[in-house]
Amino acid sequence: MASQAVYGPLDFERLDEAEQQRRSAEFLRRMVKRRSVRHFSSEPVPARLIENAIRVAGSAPSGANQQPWTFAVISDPALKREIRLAAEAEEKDSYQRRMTPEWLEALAVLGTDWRKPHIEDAPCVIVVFRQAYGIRKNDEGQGERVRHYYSEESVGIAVGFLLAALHISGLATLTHTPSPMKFLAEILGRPANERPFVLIPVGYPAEDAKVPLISKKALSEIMLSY
Ligand code: IYR
Repeated sequence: MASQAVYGPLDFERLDEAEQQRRSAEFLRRMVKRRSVRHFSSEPVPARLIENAIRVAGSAPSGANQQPWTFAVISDPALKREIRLAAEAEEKDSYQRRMTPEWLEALAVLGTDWRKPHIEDAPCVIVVFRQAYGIRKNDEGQGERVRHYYSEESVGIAVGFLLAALHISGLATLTHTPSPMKFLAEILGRPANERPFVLIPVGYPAEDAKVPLISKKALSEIMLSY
């Protein structure tokens, strides 16, 4: 098929190197302070911060620019409670039966368990859905499936953007993947093509929030130069 691509000029700002170094160092300094937080204050968060972070996530690259994501923002206390209870039911089963001893051992450094009060304490929970396929109306007006390419990678990248944007806005997050997550699609009434990808409580840390004392690998351990 002939290409239908329409090209226009790139809006790219060439920075002088001093400015590049300044921005790079500043971003690094801020980003390395991000921590997964499990103790939240109930203080509300400005809606605009959440919206802007989702705009940032929505700017992520995706396979064939299909943008196979939906971000459900939940601030209703009753709905958060319902999600917490359903997550805890699944997690209880996971921790007590489904997770292997090896998995539990790997998790020991984090000290997590099946209890998920943060889902209710945080003023806002974002559930990210991956659209496994798209739906488009055909000539007969019926919905038909559109294949999505690299949807896992695409949504993973968008969630990285989202977490970075929320952190840079001065908000705390937890990257939470209760397993299995199907209950989220049911509670939130999402269609069959949408698969829960991650659940992210967002808010301010509780005054006495604690985090596990863990560290990240050094550059020399993660980077190879050829
Ligand atoms: N989903 C469970 C278990 C869990 C798994 C991994 I891998 C983590 O890095 C953290 C937790 C939970 O959220 O407790």
